Amino acid sequence: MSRFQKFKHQTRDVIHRGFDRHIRLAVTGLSGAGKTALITGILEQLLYANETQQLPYFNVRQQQRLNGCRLHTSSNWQVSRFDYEGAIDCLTGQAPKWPQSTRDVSEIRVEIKYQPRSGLAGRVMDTRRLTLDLIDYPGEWLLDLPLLQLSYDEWSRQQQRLLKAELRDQLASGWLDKVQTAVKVASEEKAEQQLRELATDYRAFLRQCRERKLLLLQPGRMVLPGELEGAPALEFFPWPLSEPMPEAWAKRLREKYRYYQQNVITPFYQKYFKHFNRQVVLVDVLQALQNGEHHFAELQLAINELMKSFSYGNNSLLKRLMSPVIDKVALVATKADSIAPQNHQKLTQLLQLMTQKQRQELQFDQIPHQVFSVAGIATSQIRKLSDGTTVLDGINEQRELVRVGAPEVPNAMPTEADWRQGYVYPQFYPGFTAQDSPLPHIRLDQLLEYVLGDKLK
Ligand SMILES: Nc1nc2c(ncn2[C@@H]2O[C@H](COP(=O)(O)OP(=O)(O)OP(=O)(O)O)[C@@H](O)[C@H]2O)c(=O)[nH]1
Ligand SMILES: [Mg+2]
Repeated sequence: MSRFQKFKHQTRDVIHRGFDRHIRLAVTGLSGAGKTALITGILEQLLYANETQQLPYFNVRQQQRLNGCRLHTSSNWQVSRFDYEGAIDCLTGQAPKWPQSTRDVSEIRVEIKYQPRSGLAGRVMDTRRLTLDLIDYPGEWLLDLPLLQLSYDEWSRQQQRLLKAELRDQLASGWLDKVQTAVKVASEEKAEQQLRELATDYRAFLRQCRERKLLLLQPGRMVLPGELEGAPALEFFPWPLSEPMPEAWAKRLREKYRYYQQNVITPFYQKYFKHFNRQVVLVDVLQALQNGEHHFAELQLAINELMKSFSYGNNSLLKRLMSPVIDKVALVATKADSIAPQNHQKLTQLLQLMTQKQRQELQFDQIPHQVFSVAGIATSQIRKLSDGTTVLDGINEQRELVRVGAPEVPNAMPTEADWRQGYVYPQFYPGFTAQDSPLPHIRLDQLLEYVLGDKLK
């Protein structure tokens, strides 16, 4: 190699390193919000980007500067690889179905190779690379994050308020009776056993809440313990009564809670959420509308709690704990294929209203953010009938073709009368075959452009 060639090679290397970029994207959302489907959809669109016309707003593709994308295992070798192929097999197999609810953490890395648009880099080298890391995890564990900011007593007070809400009060009544009875016989010698039994009953109550589709379920590991199944770390519960805790119990409950904060929640977030620099917050607005007023209120409360912990300013808890530098946030209403396109704007508007306070905080911290309505995997076909009505065709759980009138979406907070009338949205099933790849989506290209576009110039 001549000296000139060597110089050129080294220069290229240095510039490559300088321009190679890395995005760690935190896909956050409660259980069922659509994280796994969205990650699958993103990977699908990236891998097939050059073979599809489905990405008009993804500039690097549209400007024909995309060389291609490749999947890799993440650099964190202790974590399973996100099973993209498994998810696609589920969606396109013999009996297509949605991938199962996530039970554990997984990660995947995408290498995106592209040509720069212009400028110095455009002249000196041919290609650049953007590395995108995505992490998938059970939504239940996300709700542990707000606990880091609360003492046991603060958490208990919050839960006491929540336990008075309709539906929750009914579901909790059995457990509350047990606590009231047990308080009378609380003793130092039997404390451990008494608390273990009450914690088991609390867990049963949380599971009932989950079955009834309530959302703010804490601690998350009690709903989905993972490797903590049966561990003493989970033998606590929020103090639910207005009378003070018996002395024999108070110290133990506070101690267990602190242990859970320090040894379960903190290591989890330090391990997986470190170095995140972009965030997508997924919200299943339609499901909450369908489930009714209390669920909708609870969803808002959960988003509020979550975004408080993700508060992006310098003094935020996350910053102190693991110093991520989240510099862009997308707030996303999912499953937009359950409504007609003319209602997408209303869905976006509703999420905008629901997150008004959080968006003001983002604005204050000068974090760019935008609200979207998307479908990671779109399952419906829109048809306009001769009488002017719009309908959605899709497949139901029994794999029959069904047609439903396109349901309405409120563009303002529903009124009492709206709630009385209620909302119903279709839940379509995937009916794809292997030939359907890349699977259809709604507005993933706009989301990709927002989250990745500035790094692909
Ligand atoms: N129509 C439609 N349904 C979707 C879409 N994404 C998710 N769903 C539905 O929502 C369910 C939950 O989606 P997931 O992607 O598994 O949700 P998740 O956030 O990963 O949930 P956890 O793994 O439990 O935390 C799926 O089983 C589908 O029924 C979408 O783009 N369109
Ligand atoms: Mg999942």
